Amino acid sequence: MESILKIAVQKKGRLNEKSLKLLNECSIKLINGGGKLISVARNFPVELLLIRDDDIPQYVSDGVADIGIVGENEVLEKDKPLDIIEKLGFAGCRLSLAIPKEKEYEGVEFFRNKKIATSYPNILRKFLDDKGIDAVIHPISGSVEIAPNIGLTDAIFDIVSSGSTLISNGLKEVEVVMRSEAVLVANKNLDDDKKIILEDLLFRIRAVMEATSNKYILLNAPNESLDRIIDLIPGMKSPTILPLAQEGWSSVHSVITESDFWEVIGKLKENGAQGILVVPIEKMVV
Ligand code: PRT
Ligand code: ZN
Repeated sequence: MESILKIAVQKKGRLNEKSLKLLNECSIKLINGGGKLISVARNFPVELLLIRDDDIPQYVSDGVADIGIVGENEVLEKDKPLDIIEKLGFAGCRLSLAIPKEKEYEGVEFFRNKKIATSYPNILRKFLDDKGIDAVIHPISGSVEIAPNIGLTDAIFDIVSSGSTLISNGLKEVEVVMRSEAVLVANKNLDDDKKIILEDLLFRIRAVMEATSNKYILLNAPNESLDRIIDLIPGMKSPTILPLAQEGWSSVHSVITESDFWEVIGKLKENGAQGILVVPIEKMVV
């Protein structure tokens, strides 16, 4: 029988849409559009299991699923034996300690003998143990941010991204304990057939991620500044240079990193570049 790689993906929530989008960009076409509990792909040997993100580490370490897409925070909290294969660059956030904004804060000693509400008791326990701080951890599963306001705890330990939830609850972030993003995790005992499918999938995922962090750039430049322009946008191997119909000018095609874009664009203009086009890349294999 042909092998199938089972992928656990969050059923509903912050990770769901981007996980399905990533698979779609890897050209994995899911029957049912990923809407049912289990869906299969038409053109790639994978099957999708849609479950709560909290269950993904367990499912993958037990082998009910072979791989999964989940936040690093859940992986660390559940502490199951599994391999983190790749960081996926979405659902970025941090896990932080926060206290009422009017309280003075001079360091982690603040938390000694205090009550802290959290949905991540294991990560918090480890952090406090490492710092030698004895505190009372109050595990709750939702709306952690209201705990100090209703007099339940002195502080919270929760996920923060923009910080606006903290502000609207009169809290301030005082310690960042960890940073997290979505990761691809795998069962530790995949058989050889599944490993081959996983390698193929990883190849595609990396090509999609390379493509999103890079842009294709086209511009026109006077021939006398070509050397400097090539230094600015060296591309994957070297840029393509094509002569323009207009004497003394060339068209330059290359690839730049999204993060370098604004800095490089200014320097290209200083060197006489005109008609600069920056276009998205769909897939990129380096
Ligand atoms: O139902 P299920 O259990 O599957 O979902 P869930 O409710 O447990 O998780 P979900 O969908 O909220 O989040 C899934 C994962 O997304 C988390 O485990 C994180 O890895 C990641 N992530 C990224 C976030 C956030 N950003 C985030 N901002 N998870 C939650 N939040 C919440 C946070 O709990 C807080 O209430 O958003 C609020 C803070 O946001 P800001 O922008 O106001 O700071
Ligand atoms: Zn959850």
